[in-house]
Amino acid sequence: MLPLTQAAPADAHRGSGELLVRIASLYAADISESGHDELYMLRSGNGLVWPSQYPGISVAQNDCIVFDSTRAACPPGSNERAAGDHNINWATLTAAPNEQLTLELQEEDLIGDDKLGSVRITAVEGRSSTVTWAKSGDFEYRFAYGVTTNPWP
Ligand SMILES: [Ca+2]
Ligand SMILES: [Ca+2]
Repeated sequence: MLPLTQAAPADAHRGSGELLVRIASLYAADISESGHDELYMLRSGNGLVWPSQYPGISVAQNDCIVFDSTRAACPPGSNERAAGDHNINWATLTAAPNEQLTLELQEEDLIGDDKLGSVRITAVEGRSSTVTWAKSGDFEYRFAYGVTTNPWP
């Protein structure tokens, strides 16, 4: 974990300097099932982030779901797919400066959904990164995000 060089004031309140964690893209380097995974994303404690409604979105290997024109997680030759009307619920991705949030990738199944992984992100303005959810020999998903000031406070 990176050390925090500047802590948020204890009396900081939401609404002033609120940040938005923007998901740029999600790339399926390898999927957990044969054919397709049915994916959805949660923010722990805040519910469904993507798609806007359960159930999950059917994703094949080498698909890259694009939410943002940077396509940051999409390698050359990937099958780019626009998120379309299955867009992200940005309201669940707002955060106070330096707030930590946990994003979980889930895969829908008839008998109990599978949690593929979770990753913790610290909301630091201007930070962008690519993160991987993977289990060796099973699946590998990469997604890119950036942190900006909230344009819709
Ligand atoms: Ca499934
Ligand atoms: Ca499964």
